[in-house]
Amino acid sequence: MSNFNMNKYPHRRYNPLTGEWLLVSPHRSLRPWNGKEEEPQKVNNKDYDEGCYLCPDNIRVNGVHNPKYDNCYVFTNDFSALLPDVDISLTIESDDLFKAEPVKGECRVICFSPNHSKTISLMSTREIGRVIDTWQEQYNELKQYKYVQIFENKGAIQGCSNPHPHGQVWAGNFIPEEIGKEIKQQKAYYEKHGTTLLGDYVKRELALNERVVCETKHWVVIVPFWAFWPYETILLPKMQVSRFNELTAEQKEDLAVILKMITVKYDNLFNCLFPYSMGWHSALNDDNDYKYWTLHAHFYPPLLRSQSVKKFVAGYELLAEKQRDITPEDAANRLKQLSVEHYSVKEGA
Ligand code: H2U
Ligand code: ZN
Repeated sequence: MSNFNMNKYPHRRYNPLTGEWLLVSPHRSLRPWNGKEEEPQKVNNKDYDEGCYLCPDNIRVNGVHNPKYDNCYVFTNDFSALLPDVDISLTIESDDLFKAEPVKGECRVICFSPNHSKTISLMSTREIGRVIDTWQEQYNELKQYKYVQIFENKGAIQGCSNPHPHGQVWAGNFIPEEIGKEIKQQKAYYEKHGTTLLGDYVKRELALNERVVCETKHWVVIVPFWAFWPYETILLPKMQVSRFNELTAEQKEDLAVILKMITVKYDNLFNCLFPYSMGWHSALNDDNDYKYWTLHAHFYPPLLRSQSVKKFVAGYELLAEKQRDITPEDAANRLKQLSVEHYSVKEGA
């Protein structure tokens, strides 16, 4: 029994996936804003941009010529953060205070479409299906690496360098920090309950129906109880699946539908091409059976109250604990109400 009003008063919420707490201050969401305003990204109708290094037939920064591709196009990142030829058998002398290790890996760029202005939200579900197939191919091709991170940075305010619809793949021989936290938490939950953390979470959220944004036969989008970003969501399967490359044709077809739904809703929230970082969390790539791990995607959008005001991570959040104002329930409610028809289609833009 709770007798505390979480819609009104400050409280902390626990993120069972990372084991971290978050401060929620619902009474603060009406505070005035005189700070920085960002330039929103609008829909443009340019199918091709001669200055774009990702468009078909164009020249990339290092002089490589892109083919005249007509589908998804994958290439090795010309400025890869990880490199495949590092000799990881070499050692770096380490102790408790100075610790380091060599790593190796590969980074790739995936152009989602030859069309310069077709974001996922503006693609047909068939076109999104091709992106999903390409993601699966990448997991299969990069099997030799311990963990493969597929993600999309969208929008200049999210640090994306180019509006051409594209994502990235970083594959490495090590377990990255966020994945390490989620392994620890999901594994401990499975050992304690004999069921998966995210499987149980989906069932509870579907029954409560307070934070569900949209759903299809196999998938559901939720603003998590512990969401940090104002309009953060998690995309979860209704079935148990650990790895992206285990998805069946039917599950992928349905995934294209829900990806379109959530990205259109996001664009409709502030009538702009909604910026975000999104990415898949699939189980480790080795041959072990990660029964405790449930495949999922996170959407982390930076916008707070309009197409030009973003949330800044500073002060208390950097130094003490993450914090949010608008409650996850309010955010879910707003997203839920929004149309699944893109505003630019309605406006005829
Ligand atoms: P983001 O805009 O999401 O950061 O992705 C663009 C990536 O494309 C970035 O990682 C790479 C950058 O290194 N890139 C190339 O590989 N070749 C180029 O000619 C320009 C950018
Ligand atoms: Zn382009």
